[in-house]
Amino acid sequence: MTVSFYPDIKTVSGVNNSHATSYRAWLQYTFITSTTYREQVMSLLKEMECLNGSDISESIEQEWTFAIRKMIGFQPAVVPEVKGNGLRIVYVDSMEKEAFHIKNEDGIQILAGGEAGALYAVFTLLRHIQRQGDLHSLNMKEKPANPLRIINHWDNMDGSVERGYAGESMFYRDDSFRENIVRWKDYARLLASVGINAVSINNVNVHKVESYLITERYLKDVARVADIFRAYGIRLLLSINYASPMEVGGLTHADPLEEDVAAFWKQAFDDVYQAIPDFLGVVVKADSENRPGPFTYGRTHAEGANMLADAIAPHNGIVIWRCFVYDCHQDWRDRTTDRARAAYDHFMPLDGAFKDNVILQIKNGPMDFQVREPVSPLIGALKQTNVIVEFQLAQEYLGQQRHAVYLLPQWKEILNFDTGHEGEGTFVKDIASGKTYNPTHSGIAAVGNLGDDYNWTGHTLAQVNLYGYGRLTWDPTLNEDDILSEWSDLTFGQEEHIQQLLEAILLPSWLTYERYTSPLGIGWMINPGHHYGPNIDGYEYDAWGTYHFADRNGLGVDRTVETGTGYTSQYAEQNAKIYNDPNTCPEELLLFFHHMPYNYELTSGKTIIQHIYDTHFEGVKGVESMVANWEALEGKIDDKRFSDVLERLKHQLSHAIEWRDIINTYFYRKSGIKDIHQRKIYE
Ligand code: BDP
Repeated sequence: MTVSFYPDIKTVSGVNNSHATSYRAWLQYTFITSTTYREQVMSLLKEMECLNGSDISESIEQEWTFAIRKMIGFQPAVVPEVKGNGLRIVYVDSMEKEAFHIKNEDGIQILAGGEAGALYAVFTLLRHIQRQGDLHSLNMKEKPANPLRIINHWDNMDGSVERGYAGESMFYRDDSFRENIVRWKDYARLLASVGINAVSINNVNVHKVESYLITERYLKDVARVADIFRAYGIRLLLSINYASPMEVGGLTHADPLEEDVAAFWKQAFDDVYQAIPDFLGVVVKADSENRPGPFTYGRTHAEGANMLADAIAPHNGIVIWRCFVYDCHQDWRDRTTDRARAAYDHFMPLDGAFKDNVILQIKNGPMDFQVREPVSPLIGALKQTNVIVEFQLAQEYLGQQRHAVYLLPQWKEILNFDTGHEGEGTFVKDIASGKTYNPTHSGIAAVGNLGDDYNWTGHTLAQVNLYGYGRLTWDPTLNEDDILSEWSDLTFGQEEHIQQLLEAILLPSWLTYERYTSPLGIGWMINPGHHYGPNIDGYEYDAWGTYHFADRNGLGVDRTVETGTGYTSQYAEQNAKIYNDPNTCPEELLLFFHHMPYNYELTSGKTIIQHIYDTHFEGVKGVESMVANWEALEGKIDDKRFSDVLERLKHQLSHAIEWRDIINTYFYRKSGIKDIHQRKIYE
């Protein structure tokens, strides 16, 4: 399919020219004002050697010529053979498919293992040029650390997005696919530019209608999306409904050990691959939050997943099976049903029981994307099972893209966590990348944060999280400061002052959010259901199983072996020991693991209650300076993005004040202990 490249931005539904800078995100390709630099590019990259005409080759040529024209002001000629100075792409068999080497040796050359590698190289070189990097000593040799680099959409076919904070779905409306080809393509460009290579396009909670995505009713449309993504090296996944044999196939059951069920899936996958020969596979949420699954039939998750794996194996497909499995009907009075334990309790006994094309997808923490959680104890513990780590770009519990929160510092901490499972230095990043256990499949997935808003992410600054996610999954050793400065140069222009202000706003923003919300790893003091805004007891007496256990003496969840839920024992010995003892437990997680008195003294010399008061005042101060720093950008960036972000930051400030006052008042009333600084707390 040919989609004309870069048509007028107005052809994207809901987007007009005033939205152009917001919509282009980090692919602005701003005209470079330095004549010397432009002349250098013109002389070195006059021509480009044309490629073989495949879909990806076409994307490469389009992106390159378009971007150079915009940044430098001339259109490089695409020629059969570069004779003088120009860009040459050479495929090298000995290199891995996604790897590349950009160098300047007899002209600028890209050596790549395959087309995807060449595409990534072109985006890397364009980024380098936009930042006016040196072209003479070019020598960039890269390959992705993580084989699978996935975005999970939680889009529903009625057009809504579960936990979506950026408009409606860009894929669906009214139970049909939208005519949104230009946006899909621009989305694919954004993803490929940061190395994402797979996307699942429907919610893990699969309703009746989405169960039909794998059938004739929708497969032509799914194939249309796949065509667009394919041209950017991105493969498609669909979330499936475990009960499809009943919902779609008319069977009376979905028992994975019954032949008719296996036959249903085999046929379904045959149909899918007929329509999309390079379809990557399926994502499954089973036996969780009222979703159907193998438990109904007394079967294990391994039995459930392996049946699908067998059915999809002839097509080389994969089954991504989520570990977010817990009993949401459990009785809150019984501590042994600690929700934090659930994933490990369910899946650890099954290590080694899954087929080679099954991958377990594990949320980064044991609970559910809270501002601070320990790393999931399953990560590293599973040694004979393929594993993917799951992050959440959508800021479900982190201010829903109305609060600015730069997530990279959190992810870096998680990726650098030492699970200790193969001795010291068994880092999460190496387990995800496959380095530790050398599994058949591995990588990272994240719940996306995009919709059809003109700036994709609702909050313009939330674009950085998608950018950063891609960069970090490509190379987990990159640091959050460098990723931020790259993004800021590309998105807002290469000016030191702008970059400094953005750093001041974004680098501390995760800690700032933590300060004015829930303290010391406790989580959950949020409105149930929609998960926005403070509500300390919202989940406290609720069947879903998450508690702070605050009483007049103290707060926190006792997860120790001796007196608590025993959750600490799920970690490798060294970590289990550290977490089990309040004196060695990292303080930022103290209340996740221990029930502590309000007057317990932290290493800062402050009591827990004083820490709560202080951090909440500090958190609000932090947002005040975010607003002030942003205001200093007036006139330095375009008005539209300036006013959009300012409006959200002002909302964040008033909302942070609400958080502060409600939390401080609550704990003052519970504990009866006064703030030593006698600040305003509602008595
Ligand atoms: C929770 C969300 C819920 C998702 C669930 C999941 O609140 O909407 O369906 O996770 O990951 O965070 O399956």
